[in-house]
Amino acid sequence: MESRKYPEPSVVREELIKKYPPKVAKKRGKAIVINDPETIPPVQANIRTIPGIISQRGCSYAGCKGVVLGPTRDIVNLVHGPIGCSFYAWLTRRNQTRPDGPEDRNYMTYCFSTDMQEEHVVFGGEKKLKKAIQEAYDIFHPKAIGIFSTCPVGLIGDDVHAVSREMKEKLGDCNIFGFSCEGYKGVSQSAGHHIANNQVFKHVVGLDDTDKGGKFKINMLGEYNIGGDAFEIERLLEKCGITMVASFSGNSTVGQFENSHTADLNVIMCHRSINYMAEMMETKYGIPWMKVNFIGAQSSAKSLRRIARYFEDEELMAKVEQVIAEELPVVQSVINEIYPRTKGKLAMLFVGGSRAHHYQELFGELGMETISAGYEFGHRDDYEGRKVIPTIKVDADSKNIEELKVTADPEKFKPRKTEEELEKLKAEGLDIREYEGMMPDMKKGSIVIDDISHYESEKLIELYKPDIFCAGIKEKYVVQKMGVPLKQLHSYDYGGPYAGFKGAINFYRDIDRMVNSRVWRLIQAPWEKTPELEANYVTQ
Ligand code: CFM
Repeated sequence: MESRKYPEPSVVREELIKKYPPKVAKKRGKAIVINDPETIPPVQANIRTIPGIISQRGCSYAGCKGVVLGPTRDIVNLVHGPIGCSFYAWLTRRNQTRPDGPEDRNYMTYCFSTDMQEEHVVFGGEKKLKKAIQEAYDIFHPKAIGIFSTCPVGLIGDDVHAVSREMKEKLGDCNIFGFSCEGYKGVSQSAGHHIANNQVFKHVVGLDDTDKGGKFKINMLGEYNIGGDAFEIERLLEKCGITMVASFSGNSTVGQFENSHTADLNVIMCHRSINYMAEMMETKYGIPWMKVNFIGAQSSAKSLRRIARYFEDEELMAKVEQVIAEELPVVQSVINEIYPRTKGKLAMLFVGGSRAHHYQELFGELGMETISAGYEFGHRDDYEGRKVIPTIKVDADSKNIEELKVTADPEKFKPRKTEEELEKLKAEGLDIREYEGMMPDMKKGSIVIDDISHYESEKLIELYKPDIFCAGIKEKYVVQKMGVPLKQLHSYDYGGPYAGFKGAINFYRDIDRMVNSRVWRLIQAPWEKTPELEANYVTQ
């Protein structure tokens, strides 16, 4: 395969920052790093975005309400705030759910808000919140109600936790808990993930000790069922005979969370959004955790094998091999068909906190290279691996977020494996409690960019002319107007699932269509044909 000629990475880096004022250039320069998988350079991450720079990021409320709690179908997720915050979080993430039957509740199609008005901002909104909780309870009788704080709630000092306690006591049979996830609480969605983890851990996990059976019991952490991904993963686990006790939180119920401490292993898909939960569950209940990745056919096979090895059960290992042997040939036949059309093409991925890493697997299977990638809100460990955690500087923004003090539960703590057993598994190559991050998997000379700005994206596209750019809806049409197809890796556009084996096939076909469509070469903007149409600013 003849490899393409790219501009020198150091030249690219310089180009990306040279138009910025010196202070901004200095700051952005630390977030734009030339990768070397052997000696990974530090990346500036999880710090405030420079005002006005046009970031891809969202807010803490989005990470808490939308991301972590949004996919749980039977919690009434009540937003305390102005209606816009609810409206823009209403079914926009394509997180799907499948109720077990007519008795199973599904509130995800609803939009619950206190619809805060100026009057409540001035005189306080707690009364209004209590009324809204009562109303939701009277109509739906849900098992649980979550209260999510938007910016004004924190500014005026409404106490959502006190209101939750009071109403929980009053109503008696409904678990009510609040989240101080005001949009400004951190530098990005990431803060909201942490806040969500804390409250679900405090108020829900561990409430139901029922042993629901199953020989190999796991929780799936950080899989949110976008475009039906969880359905495909569930299909595979079931086929292998692995029981999923709880999913945090794609296709989940509050009952699953309550029962999740009965599982024997936590597997993590998205490290960024849920590593806190895994650590807290290990400390309190003794459940070890392991990173997996069901994006990519090979990594799905690898993840199943690693789960089987953790349980050290011959029968399970054999079953997993059988499932892989059944599933992989179909995938391989599709790769064989598509590969000649996609090999050597160039991809760029700028997505939230884990997909920019995971999806490089799928592109790799198509012979495509990811020349540049970055997270919107990942932390240094998501780039460089967990080994850097002790060296991460905790700044004022991160200090805002509560660190729960968790200890072993006097009754429920039960180590699933002894430290010696875990060490033995580790020595055999099973990386328990480990995440190596994105950079070791990227080539030398690839460019890693944290919290990429709009301007930097445009420059990158000009310099590399990638065959596909992966990001979100805010970037989509700007990039496409530059003649480059954009695949939304948040919502999957209208596609998916992309996880597991069947998902991989869907992805290959969608990408083949996009990178080989001729329409992008035919596009010419009006001002390219007739330069006199170019927009001008009137300066007088
Ligand atoms: Fe995790 Fe996610 Fe992601 Fe994320 Fe998100 Fe998402 Fe994402 Mo959009 S939890 S970090 S906060 S994998 S909503 S399902 S696609 S930015 S890369």
